[in-house]
Amino acid sequence: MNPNRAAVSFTRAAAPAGDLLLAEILAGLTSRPKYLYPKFFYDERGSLLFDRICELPEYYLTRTETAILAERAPAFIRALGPGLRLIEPGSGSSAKTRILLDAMQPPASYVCVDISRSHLMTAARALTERYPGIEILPVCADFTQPFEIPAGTAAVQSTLLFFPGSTIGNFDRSEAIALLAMMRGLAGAEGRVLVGADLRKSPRILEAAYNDAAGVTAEFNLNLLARLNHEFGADFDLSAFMHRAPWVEEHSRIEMHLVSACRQTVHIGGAEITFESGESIWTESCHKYDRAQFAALAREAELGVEEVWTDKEECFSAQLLQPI
Ligand code: AVI
Repeated sequence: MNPNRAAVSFTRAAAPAGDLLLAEILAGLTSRPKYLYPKFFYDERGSLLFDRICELPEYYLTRTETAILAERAPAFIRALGPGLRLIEPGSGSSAKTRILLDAMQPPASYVCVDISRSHLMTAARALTERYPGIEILPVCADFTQPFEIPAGTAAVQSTLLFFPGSTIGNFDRSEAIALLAMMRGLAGAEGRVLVGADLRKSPRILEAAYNDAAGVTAEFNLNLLARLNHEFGADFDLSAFMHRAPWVEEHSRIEMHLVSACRQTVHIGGAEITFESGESIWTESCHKYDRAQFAALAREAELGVEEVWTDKEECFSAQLLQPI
């Protein structure tokens, strides 16, 4: 047994309370159009389904970003030297992060922040075993809300905020700017922010990525309703909702929806929610940027683009940003 195992302790203070989550869910389901925040996808099953999405042939994002990072990140990380503190909001299984962790020079620390406690714990334990020279500091929190960075024991010489996966695309413009500004604040004046951003491309490729032939994305989307049933006592009939994910050119985004197949009423948290036939719950937006659009977004958060790393086809980008 690895002696470091006992050293994994979790910062829990910022974990969101159930009644606050229910209030957010009810606000979404009683609004017009109805919506649910994509952070609700990631219960244990949702996190596992998302890991499966990342392996799908149509979902080019993960493998393209991984290849970009494998090519460019190690030299960049090595040049930062010892004393690097890596912070990752929404770390999930930290799969891509290993490319960065492999190149980090001890002493160093990794602050992984995730809303799914079980996923976070599993990942943190595995990382503690795999990287004995890196202090692993897990924080169970909703990163869209303020959270504390644990102090750690290693002296911090530089900070890198890592936000891969094009998760930035899941936020609307003002939220994305606020998130980038939050990351700039955590990185500090001398720090860097490395953001994965999916690039605009043919709608055919984009729609295939979010409507996979095996139906895993549909399962992921519908799991949101299953979660509301077993965690919040709702009575959604999953067979009465359909997954839809069209490309919306006007907003440069894929929109994920759960569309009601009939007129129906659902109960949750003492409320009665009525759906018309064809009415949808908007569950996610996946914005796609070109280089100039992303640079303009970053500038609004007072971040400048230092470098853009991409694949040959310019499918995906890793944007290295620094405070301006
Ligand atoms: C987490 N996020 C970056 C994914 C995306 O592509 O926007 C979520 C996802 N939704 C459906 N498939 C993947």
